[in-house]
Parts: sequence; C-alpha cells; structure tokens
Amino acid sequence: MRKKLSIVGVPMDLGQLRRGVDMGPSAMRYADAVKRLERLGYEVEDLGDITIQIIKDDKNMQPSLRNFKSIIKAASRLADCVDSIIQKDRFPLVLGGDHSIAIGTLAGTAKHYKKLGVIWFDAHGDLNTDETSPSGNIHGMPLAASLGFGHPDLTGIGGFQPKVKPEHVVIIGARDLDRGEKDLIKEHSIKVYTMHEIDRLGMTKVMEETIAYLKEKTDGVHLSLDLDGLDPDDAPGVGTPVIGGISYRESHLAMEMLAESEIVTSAEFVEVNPILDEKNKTAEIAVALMGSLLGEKLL
Ligand code: EXY
Ligand code: MN
Ligand code: MN
Ligand code: MN
Repeated sequence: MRKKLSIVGVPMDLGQLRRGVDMGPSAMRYADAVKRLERLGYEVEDLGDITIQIIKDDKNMQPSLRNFKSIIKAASRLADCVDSIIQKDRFPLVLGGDHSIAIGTLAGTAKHYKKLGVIWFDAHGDLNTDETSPSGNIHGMPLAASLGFGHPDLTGIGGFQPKVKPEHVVIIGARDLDRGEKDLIKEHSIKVYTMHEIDRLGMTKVMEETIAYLKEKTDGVHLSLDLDGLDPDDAPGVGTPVIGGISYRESHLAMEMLAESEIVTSAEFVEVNPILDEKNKTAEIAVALMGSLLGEKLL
C-alpha cells in the first residue's frame, strides 16, 4: 500500500432524501481522521471538499433520478480529483457524503486499472437503475452505474464504461435487496456475502475468500464502505439503517485482514449522517475502521 495518502471530502446529500449526510466529511475530520493516519506513518494531505453545486429544479426534473444533474456534476469533479491523486502516486481516501459519490470515485480510479476490483461493504446492493429503483434515489444506484447499467449519463461519467466488471465485484453485508437488484446479481453472477453467509462462515472465512478471489483476478481493489453495512446498534448515524448487520468487531476484523493482504489501492467511507448520530459515534467508528484498513494494530 502507498505510504502517501490524500483525503478528499464530498459533502453530498442529494442522492437520497434525508438531510445531514453532507456533514459526513466534517464529522470524520472532527473524529481526527488526519491525525490517526499520520500516527500510522502516512504523509497525509487533506485536499478539503469538492464543491457541490445545486442545480435549480433538479430535484423534481426526473423523479426516477432525483437531483440527476447536480450528482453528475459532483461525480465528474470527484472523478478528476481522484484521478489526479492516483497520478501523483498517492492513496485516495474519499469521505462521503451519500453513496452516490462512488460513481465519481470509481470513474477516477478505474482509469488507472485494467481489472479494478471492488469490495462493496453495505446493507444494500446499490444495484438499482432508474428503471428498477423503488425510490428514484441515486445512492441506491452507484454500483449498477459503475458496472455500466442504468442511464447513459451516469454510466458514462469519465468518458468510458464500465468502470468495473461483475466478476471483479464482491458485496459484503447485504440484507436489503430490491427485486431488480436480485435479478441483476443472478444474471451477472455477482459474488455476494449476505448476512446469512457471514453468520454461517464467519467473517474470517468471508474475508479469506474475498481476498483470494480478488487477488487472483484484479490489479487493484477499491473499498467502498457504507457505514450502514454495520449494525445500526453500533453505527446509528446513517440514513437507511437495516437491522441485523455486521458488528463493530467483525468490521474491524475485515479491515485488519484487508490491511494484511495489501490488496486495497483506494477507499471511501460513506453515508455518515451526524444529524442522526449519537455523539459522533458513527464518524468515530468510520475513522477507527480507516485506521485498521491502513495498518493500525494494538501491539
Ligand atoms: N434499495 C433502496 C433504493 O434503491 O432506494 C435503498 C437504497 C439505500 C442505499 C444505501 C446507501 O446504501
Ligand atoms: Mn450504499
Ligand atoms: Mn447502504
Ligand atoms: Mn429496499
């Protein structure tokens, strides 16, 4: 893993309907993200936040793709920023913001890898398109868009598609999937560890299999970590909580195993909503997980 790291915040809340997730980057900075990573020996630069431009009337222009234009604009800016971080041979660490931002992160990252792998740590699949989405919320669509499914303006960000192939994706923690998402998973044989497999195999085995699978097939791995992948008892500050999730300890174990494997080449932490949180608990967990992912150990 690179020892030089660049942080960029994306104060985006337009991919869903609950306000407050745009304050996620501030909450994670307040939880001392920079210091924690510096203590691990990284040379950290904080690039500040991407500007989010709210386009007038965008919210209701397309009910099946709410805030479409504003999200595309932000994603393109983020893609350029992540692209330039990797060009400088630094590790990009993106702080969200709702999960729609992953469209931009992956667009910037995928330019640099022929066979980019993705670990999607989430209660949800984020595999809807404007045709299958029950909500019109784009934070439920970023993985589909990155795979090349959905509206061409979303799939085409960065000027190429797809960013990632179905056989290079592993979803971990799924427990709320819509009909269209289940169909897409089956049709394209996407590897998914639902909570059932996590209960049954244990997180150790899930991560051993995930790492072996991606190590063989890919030339870089992006971790997209949605805090709602964790159980809401542990991480309450999220907009779309689903009970029965990954525990605090299991999620640390997953990050520690990724650190040991050295396969992760970029990461983002999304969906932290400080308004719904309890004393910044979820942001603190996010920062602790960043620490584990980037090599923090007790002894
Ligand atoms: N599947 C639902 C939808 O598409 O509206 C809920 C999506 C929630 C997405 C969250 C952030 O991961
Ligand atoms: Mn998500
Ligand atoms: Mn989610
Ligand atoms: Mn659902």
